[in-house]
Formats: sequence, C-alpha cells, structure tokens
Amino acid sequence: MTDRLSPDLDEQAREILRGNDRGGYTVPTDGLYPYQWNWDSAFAAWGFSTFDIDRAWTELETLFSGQWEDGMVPHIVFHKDDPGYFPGPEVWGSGRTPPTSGISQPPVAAILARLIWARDPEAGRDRIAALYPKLLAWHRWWKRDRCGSGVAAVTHPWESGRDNCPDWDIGMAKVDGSNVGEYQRRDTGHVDASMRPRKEDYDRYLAILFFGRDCGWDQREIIRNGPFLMEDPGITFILLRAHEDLAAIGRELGHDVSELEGWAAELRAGVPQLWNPQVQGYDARDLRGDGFAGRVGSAAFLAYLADAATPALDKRMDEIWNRVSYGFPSADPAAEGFDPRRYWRGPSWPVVNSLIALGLQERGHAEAAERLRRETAEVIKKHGFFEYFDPIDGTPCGGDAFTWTAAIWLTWAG
Ligand code: 2M8
Repeated sequence: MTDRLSPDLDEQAREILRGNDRGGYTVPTDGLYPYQWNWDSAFAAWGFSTFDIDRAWTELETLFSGQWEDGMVPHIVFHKDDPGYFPGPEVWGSGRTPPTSGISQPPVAAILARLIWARDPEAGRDRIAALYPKLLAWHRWWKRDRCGSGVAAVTHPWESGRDNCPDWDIGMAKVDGSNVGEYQRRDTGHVDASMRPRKEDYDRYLAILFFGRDCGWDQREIIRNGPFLMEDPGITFILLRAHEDLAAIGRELGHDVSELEGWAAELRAGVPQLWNPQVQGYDARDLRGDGFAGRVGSAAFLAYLADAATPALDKRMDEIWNRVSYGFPSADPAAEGFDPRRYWRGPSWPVVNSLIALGLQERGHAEAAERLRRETAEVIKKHGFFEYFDPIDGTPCGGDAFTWTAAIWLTWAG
C-alpha cells in the first residue's frame, strides 16, 4: 500500500487514516486487524483531529457504541463480521449488539480526548459533553473491577495492550492451555509468524478467554477465580493520568469531579507497591501468587505521563534506552526473554513512544523527549508507517500502513 501513497509523509499519514476508515471507525490496519480496537481508535481520533475534527469525535463516539451496561469499553468492537481475524465475535460470545470482546484495553481515550478538545474548543464542546458520562462510567468500571489491590490489574494479557511482553510470563506460566482444542490462527497468514506471539501463548490466551465467556463475563468470578490476574504498571499510569485529565475535562464542563479526584488519589497512593527494588523499576505483579515479574519494560516509563517518575527511574531509563537506537524498547535487551522482533517482547512501538515522550516533555526532560521523537521519526521516514520496529537495527515489523503509527506521525513524530 505504501508504494501508492503520496511522496509527502504528512499526506501519506492522512491517506492511511482515510484508507483504514470503515465508516465512522478506523481499523488498525487492513487485513490483519479488520475491526475497531479500543486504544487504536483513540489514537486514530487524535490523528484525525489534525485535519478533520468532526471525524475525530465520530471515532470516539463509535467506539463508545460498544460500551457495556457496567461501563466497560471492550477492547474490540466487531461492527462487521470478517473471517480474516481470530478470535472473532462468535468465539467471544458477548451476546451484545454490536458484538464485542469481553475485556478492555488501556484507557487512553480521556487523555487523547482532552488533547483533541484543545485543538478546537468550540467544535468539541458538545461532543465532549456527550462523551463525558460515558468516559466517567468506564473509569468507574476500572476503579471497581480492576483496581481492588490498589493499582490497576489486567485479567488477560490482551487487556494490557502489550500482549506477549515478558511482564506476563510468570502469570502465563500458570495458565493451562492444553484443553482449548483445535483452532485456526489468522494473524500468521497476514504477517511473518516469527514476529507474532507463539502457539503456546495463543493456547493460553484462548483458555483465559474461554473462562470469561463460560462464566458469562462475570467480573467477580473472573477476578476471584480466573486463570490470570496481574497488576500492570502500564495501565496504572495511563489510568492515573486519564483520571486526572477526565477530572480537568469535567471541571471545565462545570461538573463536580471529586469522585474522579478521589480515584486518582487512591491510585497514586498505590503506585509505590509497583516499585521493585531488585530491578530498580516499576514492575508487574502477579496476583495469583508469584509476586513481581522481575522485568522493566516500556510500561514502567509511562510513569512520566502520570508524574510518578523518580531519580532511580531516570537512571534506569538511560541504561535501557542506551542499549538500543530506535525508540524505547518494549522489554529490556539485557533481560531474559527479550526478542527484538517478536511483537511486545522487545520492539519499539511508536504509540508507546509518543505517550512516554508526552510525559518526559511535561516533566522537564525536553532533551529525552526530543530524542525519542527523532528516533521514532527516523524509522518511519526510512521504512514507512509500520506497526512496530526492531529497536536495535530499525527493521520494520508487523503490519504496514498502520493507523496509530500514522496518527502519532501527524500529532507528534512528524
Ligand atoms: C494487538 O493485539 C491484538 C489482540 O488485541 C492481536 O494481536 O490480535 C496489540 O498490539 C494491541 O495492543 C492492539 O490494540 C491490537 C490492534 O492494533 O493488536
């Protein structure tokens, strides 16, 4: 697809967003991901806001058309059936219209909605006012159904958005994937299998999915007895920032935001429990018994976004980042489990880089923020709008003409 695009990169990025538009929502990339994904869509909206503010708001509105009555915003909304993706709507069995998955994804929507609103306060006022109660209900869901231990936990690696990163290895090791039966993956028909999660990961992803489906997505049961439950520094920092941004939005709209302020304060008080002195960084924790994961990946550095960084974290950032050349690696190259091209086990992800850089910039690390922008821009200029990149040699990986890479080009990297 890249060959047919305009020679101007800004225009190429806009063409990718328009090309991945399926009418009110954007797919992450053609073929590999034919549905609406939660955090991809929030980034898409941010990208659209640079040239079509109305379309930006529509993207978020369509995403919230999949919201559940308990406030959860699912990680996939299956607007139109497509046999090119597995597991599709019939596997998730949500029993809803539109059909959806049964788990959520990183709550970046309020953070990006605030930035979108700032681009055109007039045009956005009614749109954000209508979205506000829906965002609030979703944040309440996070608080009630995921933050019981003091920080945010995920019930499935897919809920974290960082699917197969080494953070989840200890939790995944306890999941029995031996009884999921035969199934046909579709992802490896679209992209190089060596850049995707392995079969043993997929067996376990399905086992966790089946547990949720078989109990009718009963959140209490999933939290109490589900096969996987781990605290996630990534979602914790994103949610903390998102609570604060939603409170700012609410204040501007004249709402009482004390509830949101309370959730943010509680979450902030929980952050120190994620600090693992052994690895000198924020670390995932297994709530099914095994303690810290012992890994410092890109999620730890989302702490800047939530104003939760420490001098020790600054030091850790330099160490890890200096082991690579093209943006922040999703896993530490010096740690066990690192794989520079296998999805979330090491590659540099432009979207995550954009969030880390936003935090760095705000916290007075302008030079580091600029370095992250420069390194991310360099691989995009050289190779195109790929899903992710090898952080050591810049090799493009995964899907091409990728929506969120195009979006962060327009808003930040370009
Ligand atoms: C990836 O995840 C999906 C499952 O949700 C998959 O591999 O099938 C992740 O990178 C996730 O963060 C992302 O939202 C999704 C679509 O880009 O792809």
